[in-house]
Amino acid sequence: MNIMQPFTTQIDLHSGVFNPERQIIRRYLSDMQTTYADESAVQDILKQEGNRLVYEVHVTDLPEEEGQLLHCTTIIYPGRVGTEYHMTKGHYHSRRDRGEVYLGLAGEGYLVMQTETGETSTLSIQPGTAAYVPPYWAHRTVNTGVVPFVFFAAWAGEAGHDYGTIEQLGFAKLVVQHDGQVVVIDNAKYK
Ligand code: PAN
Ligand code: ZN
Repeated sequence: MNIMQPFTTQIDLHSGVFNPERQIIRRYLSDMQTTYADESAVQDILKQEGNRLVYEVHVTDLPEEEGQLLHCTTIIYPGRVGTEYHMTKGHYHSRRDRGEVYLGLAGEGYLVMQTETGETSTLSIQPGTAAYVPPYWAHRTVNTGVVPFVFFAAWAGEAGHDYGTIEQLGFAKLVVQHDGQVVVIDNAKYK
């Protein structure tokens, strides 16, 4: 067994920025061409405005192995693609029986979840909301506000990320703007 040194990270609770900064993963619209239900809206934005940064993840550089507790902040910038709000790609954990804890820090949004047996859940997250993603639930976060939506997450090192299943099947529920309101609707394209 490897004995690591304990450490701290100073997290700016408003921006989600880490100090010291270790690894930042940036997801641009061009990385998410099949994520949004309205694929023609994606192509229109890419042609007319160019690429845009949708979200970034500030992450500790811990080994992805059993016993570790990986943790990060995610910052989803405000915006929409068609009627759908900016969101993360979303994933199941490769080890389906591994859960996760989220803590809202700034801005507001939704945690959209579903199981492979057909259950769905959509929870509102605000600063101070701790949300539990139980084992077996795919999860995606959506920024429904007008400022960056920032949250902290911690999960088991051995969980792994399965993006492929969501890329193929999508999520059953979409969070969209309708008549100026945030609405959760069924995804007609959900397989
Ligand atoms: C989170 C997510 C993070 C980015 O830390 O990885 O919010 O979302 P995607 O991984 O779907 O791009 C988490 O759920 N980790 O397991
Ligand atoms: Zn996760």
